[in-house]
Amino acid sequence: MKSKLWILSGIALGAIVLLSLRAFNVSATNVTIDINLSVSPNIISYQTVFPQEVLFKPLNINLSNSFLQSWKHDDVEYRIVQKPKPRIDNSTERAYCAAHPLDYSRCYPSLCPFLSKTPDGQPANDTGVPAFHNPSDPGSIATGRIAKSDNDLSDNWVIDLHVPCFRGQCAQDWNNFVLQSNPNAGDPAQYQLDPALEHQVFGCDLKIEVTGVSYFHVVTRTQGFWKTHTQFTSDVFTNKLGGTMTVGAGGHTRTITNLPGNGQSRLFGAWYSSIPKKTNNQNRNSIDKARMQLLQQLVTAKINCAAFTCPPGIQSIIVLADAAYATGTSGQILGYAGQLDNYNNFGDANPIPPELGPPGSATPAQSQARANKVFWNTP
Ligand SMILES: [Ca+2]
Ligand SMILES: [Ca+2]
Repeated sequence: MKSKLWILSGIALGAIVLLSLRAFNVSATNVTIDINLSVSPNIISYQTVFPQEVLFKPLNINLSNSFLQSWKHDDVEYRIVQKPKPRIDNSTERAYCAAHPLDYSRCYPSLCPFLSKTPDGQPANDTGVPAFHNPSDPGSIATGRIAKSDNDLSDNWVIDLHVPCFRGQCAQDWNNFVLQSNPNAGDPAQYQLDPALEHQVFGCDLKIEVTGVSYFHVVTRTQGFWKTHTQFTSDVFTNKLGGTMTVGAGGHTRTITNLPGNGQSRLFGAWYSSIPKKTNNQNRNSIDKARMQLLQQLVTAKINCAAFTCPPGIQSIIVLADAAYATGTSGQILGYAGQLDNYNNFGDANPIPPELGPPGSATPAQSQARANKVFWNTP
């Protein structure tokens, strides 16, 4: 019955949805819309459609490469707003159509009320919008969140077009079609189009706006703190790391322990050994000098992660740093030392969780006395 009505009325809408992106580039399949997000595709086209058809198109929103690679950044909050689409895409015309959406000589008739946005639900931290809504109502804006800490690195939205009909030509079940999509749509008749718009191309700009960016909450202490708080450091080493730690990888691994007694602790030895010289005053070679520099930051980073937990990006850097410690060039080794130095200082202002107990005062002489420096003649 319904298909017969469609054929009888023979109505077609040319429908285009175009994403309006600040860094607009039609040749790209992925577009970085700001430093934090990338979106694909940048054009959604529904081609020729018929009344009461429902068509589905994907819209994928991802973290940008720079955001993914940054260990400090955790999450992006964004919203998908809809704007009247100008026939010529530039900022002047976009502003004109926002003010004069019914001037069809410069703006497409609006498809915005007929687009629903369905989130992937994995995880359930996004809010979709059904079709048949007022696009300028703040309640009809879809919102999303992408967060490394939620293990949510991409949002795969489905943009569904619920094709409207023209007044006087609608199928009998139009009201059901509207209210099944959106029980809160109000009077279904308001979504019927003016028959004068038949055969027109319709459009809508979707704009993804970033509303917030957050960092991981990072607590750290510097190597200067850990090396001088003998008891606190020893307690964390025992309780959180089981009293042992390795640095390096494969055939070049060093096992670090924290035995009591003077000159016995490889842990404190790592921090108190000279970077340029061995205990016999001979110069280290350039690789071993770089290793000593990395060693101090790497041990500090591993204790920071064990004591306070750390972002996944830091755990990845630690794995790479261990590999570089074993087989890297001195340039690579020093590169990781710099990155871990940055991390070890990053959360120094945040308080130590109370369950770790008070760190007490610094006892550098005790730490230095316990340091086993001879072990680190061959780092
Ligand atoms: Ca999400
Ligand atoms: Ca998702």
